[in-house]
Amino acid sequence: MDDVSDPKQQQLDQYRVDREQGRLTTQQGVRVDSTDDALSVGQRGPTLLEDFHAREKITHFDHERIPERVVHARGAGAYGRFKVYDDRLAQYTAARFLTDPSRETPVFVRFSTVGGSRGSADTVRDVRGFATKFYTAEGNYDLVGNNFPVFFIQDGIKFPDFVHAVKPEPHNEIPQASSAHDTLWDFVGQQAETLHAIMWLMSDRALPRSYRMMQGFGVHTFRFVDAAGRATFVKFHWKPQLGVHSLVWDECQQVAGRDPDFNRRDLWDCIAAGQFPRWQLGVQLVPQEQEFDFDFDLLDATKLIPEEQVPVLPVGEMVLDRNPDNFFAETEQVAFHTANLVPGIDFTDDPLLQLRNFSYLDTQLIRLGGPNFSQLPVNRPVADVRNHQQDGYGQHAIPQGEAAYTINTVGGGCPVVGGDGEFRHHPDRLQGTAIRQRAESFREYYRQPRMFWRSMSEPEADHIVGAFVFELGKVTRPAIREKVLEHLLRIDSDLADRVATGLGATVPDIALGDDDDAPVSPALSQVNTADAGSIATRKIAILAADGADLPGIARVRSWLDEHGAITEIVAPHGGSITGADGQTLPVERPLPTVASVLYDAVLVAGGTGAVETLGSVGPALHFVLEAFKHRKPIGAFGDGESLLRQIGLVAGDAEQARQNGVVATTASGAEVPDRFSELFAELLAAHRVWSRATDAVPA
Ligand code: HDE
Repeated sequence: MDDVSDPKQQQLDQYRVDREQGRLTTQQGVRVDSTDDALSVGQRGPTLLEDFHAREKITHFDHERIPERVVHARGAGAYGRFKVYDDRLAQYTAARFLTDPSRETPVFVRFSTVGGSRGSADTVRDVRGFATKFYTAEGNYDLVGNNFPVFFIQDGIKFPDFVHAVKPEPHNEIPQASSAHDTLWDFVGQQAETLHAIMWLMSDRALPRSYRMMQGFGVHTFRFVDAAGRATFVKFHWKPQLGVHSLVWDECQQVAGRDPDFNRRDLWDCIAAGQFPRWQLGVQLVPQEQEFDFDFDLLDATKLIPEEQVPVLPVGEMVLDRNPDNFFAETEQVAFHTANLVPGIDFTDDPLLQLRNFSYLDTQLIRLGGPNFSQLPVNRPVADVRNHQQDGYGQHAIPQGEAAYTINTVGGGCPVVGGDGEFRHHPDRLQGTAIRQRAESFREYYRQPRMFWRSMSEPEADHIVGAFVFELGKVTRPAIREKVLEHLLRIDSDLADRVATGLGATVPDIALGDDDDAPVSPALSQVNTADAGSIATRKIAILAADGADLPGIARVRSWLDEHGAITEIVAPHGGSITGADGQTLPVERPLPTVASVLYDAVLVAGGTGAVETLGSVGPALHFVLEAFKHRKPIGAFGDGESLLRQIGLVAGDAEQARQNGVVATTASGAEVPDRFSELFAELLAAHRVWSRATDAVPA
């Protein structure tokens, strides 16, 4: 995309304050003589009330906190741009930003975890929020999605119950940012509608390697409306250019301590380095007439439309290319709302969506302290805002004119209602009786969880079993476990057996119907969503020490850098290392400050002295072994291979290397062949070496 002038950034420029220049002032713009010592009676006497600067400073500090989001409290955001490829959606929607390829629409995206507090770790088992604000010329459109395509409940009225169940328990506020406790699983046991999203939660999708490597989903079925008012059902998809990749659970738990900001930092660093993440926007379209052609209800947010049944049509691309200037002002104060629509997009009667449409505006009122939050810089539309809503806390605009009502003659009848390009609700024809009753078409709960389970590759299925065993293993009430096992049995008996075995429990003895009717959807497996071609932005630790083969490092490194990977020299000490040739190389990360879990792969550099040193440093050996345990590619050149042998890792020929994910060459210096780097990169692009056996790794 061209770097054309961005109306949102121009608007934000008016609010940006450069604190790296100028003089310190009070909030009133008065320069202060000192901000270190409060005004007092003599050097040791009481502080004087007349020190307005001290009082203002303390008072402002006292009021710095606002309520954190009740869900999705922890997040990270970035600005970017969106553009459609062509006008192919024009036959379905009047939304100009989705149909005009000459337009570039500014966006702000906030990614989040859901259950944890604002200060919780990034790498917890959880759904991730993926909320996008499009600052379109026709007003703000918010696509407030998640990285799962399905949700835990069908009707919004249950949301407080679900959230209370998954959040820390009310009596002791434990556990933080974890679903592995009695109340969540008690809720699951009682609510079969949660099972599909629970399968996703137990899967690798809940452990994203990076926000840049996850899919996003609008979840609900929405409606496109064309210029003539004709509607088409639509589901929104974001597909990451880098493929979908995950961490493994053991790694997640360690990263939570080593770098609780792992995902946040990753997003920030990549954007700061100019490696901008990109997603393709796709849509699944269903003509109105086909509303009832599915074996589930399109209005049920616990179901997805298999991509094999309705293909995802790629329509445009989003790139995130600018970090915010200030976390609080932008990422914390951004206010999304599912009812922020623009002409051409409308709701459906999905009962989950309907209550969301109430909740988001409501929650911003308490969170941001009044009705004028849409005037905060990050929330301001680039479209013209003109109405008679007035006053309230924090009114920034200065409305002019004498008439604050419609219909007026005093103000010349302005602002004028309607005319051109206004939002019109889709004219649904509605009729019915007020009842509290779930539709019959919502009452099948097992088929899609079964489809998900049966679409998994072997390692993915193993991880799901491991996740259930971990989570249910933390549940203290046996009856809760048993109830969940009963549900698992209804999904798939093999799943239930394996989880029960892990728990040392028995599968409940219940009568089952025929469970063999689930289709398989290959698009659900991450094996098919991984981009096997690219190693861009993958992080590689190059383990080295004094005496290392610096020309060899330079050769491999330049190959990897050229292919977009990020390499860091990790050595037993900081500063720099001296190579066998007497040259020096800066150490990016001293070994004590990092761990293998912060990298995607490890490369052991050659050089006799260096390898001897590394072979006697426990943390260096552990570093390699642990990366091996987490199925990361391991490489070594020159003498580096002897370190691998020391810890029992064998490279072998190319075929064995592919199988085991260990690649080595005895060549050193400028002789290290490209073939070595290519094979290492091939393993890295696949992200993990699933064929490697790791059960006995002592790390
Ligand atoms: Fe949300 N949700 N939600 N949600 N949600 C919020 O709004 C709510 C649901 C999602 O980065 C809150 O501003 C209800 C589904 C994201 O700022 C709140 C229901 C999906 C974010 C709220 C749902 C989401 C939120 C808390 C059931 C995926 C973070 C703070 C009826 C499609 C947005 C806030 C951000 C945030 C309510 C269900 C996604 C309380 C009542 C389904 C990504 O309004």
